[in-house]
Amino acid sequence: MKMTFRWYGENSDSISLKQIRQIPGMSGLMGVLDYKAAGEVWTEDEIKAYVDQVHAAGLECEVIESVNVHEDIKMGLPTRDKYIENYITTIRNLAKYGIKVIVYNFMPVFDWLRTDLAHPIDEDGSNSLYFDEKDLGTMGPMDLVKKTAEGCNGFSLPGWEPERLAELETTLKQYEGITPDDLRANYKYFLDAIIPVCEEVGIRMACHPDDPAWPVFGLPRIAHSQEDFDKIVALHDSPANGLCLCTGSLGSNPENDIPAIIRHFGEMNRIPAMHIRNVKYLGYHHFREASHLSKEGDLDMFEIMKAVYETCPDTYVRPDHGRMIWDEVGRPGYGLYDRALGATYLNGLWEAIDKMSRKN
Ligand code: DNO
Repeated sequence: MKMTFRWYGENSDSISLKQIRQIPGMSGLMGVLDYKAAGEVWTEDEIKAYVDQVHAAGLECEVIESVNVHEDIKMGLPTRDKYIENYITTIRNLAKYGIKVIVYNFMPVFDWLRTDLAHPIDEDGSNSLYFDEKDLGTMGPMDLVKKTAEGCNGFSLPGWEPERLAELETTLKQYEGITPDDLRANYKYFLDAIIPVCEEVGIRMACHPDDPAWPVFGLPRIAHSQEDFDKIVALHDSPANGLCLCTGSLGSNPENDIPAIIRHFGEMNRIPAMHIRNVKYLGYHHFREASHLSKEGDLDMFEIMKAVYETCPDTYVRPDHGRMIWDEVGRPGYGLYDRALGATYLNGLWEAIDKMSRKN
């Protein structure tokens, strides 16, 4: 397991590389060029500048996240081929600078969704990301976009890049009539084009699950259960076609047994990357994010880390979506303190599991 941290770049993060380097056991980043629009080529110069800076801070940069897939690819429009070509150029460029895993998603329009980005946690005075489907009742997609933009403390949020949302109404209309099977067929077309290139250059793709783990606003979503991912890995059978197993995204649906899902795909060698965090269930389609500690949420982090240890021990891991604590102001979900505590806790579980298994 390699412990990593998400960092948005010098001009876009409240956290410095130096701070990240000082978190115990931190090997490197899951990096991102957050200013790149979906479909745009990530140039060699841009990648080199980012990676050099990370290396200079004493950290590795073997995973890149959010190389966003253009909506035309997801919708299967005739223009998709040009965007797939761009994607392939980006894959080749990233490989040249030592990237081994690309985390991405195939969710129509929205990446992740929350109804509140700073929901107070009464017990301890912190706040966290929160979702209640009932609150969506009165909100249309445009209202939610507005609310999210207003609640992000001036930072851009992954998946909520303004250029992707500018044409939201048109895009939502275009999705009408696209079924989950259509979306899967378009996904296969994309994978058939990119996976042979990934195999050639030594990159593994890691698909992030739908978050929350069910369809929203009537859009087709095809990545929120073990069955869904069984279909995805079968679309193009290769270890380069893997998943970024996000415990909190899949875990937003209590029917998803997270340790069992890790074991299932870990044994198949399909988990090149993971986001590990905890969620607390508050009712039907209603949850908030919790600290990483098992007893503060509903996921069993010990069983999760044990499943990783036993079935995909070489995966890249990062803590995810911290609460805002100690009066920190930053990008919702991406402050320093709670994620650093999360990393340390996960490293502690790992050490205990490792020492126990060596003894036995
Ligand atoms: C949310 C993140 C996601 C993830 C993307 C990858 O906080 O986990 O935005 O990076 O889905 O494309």
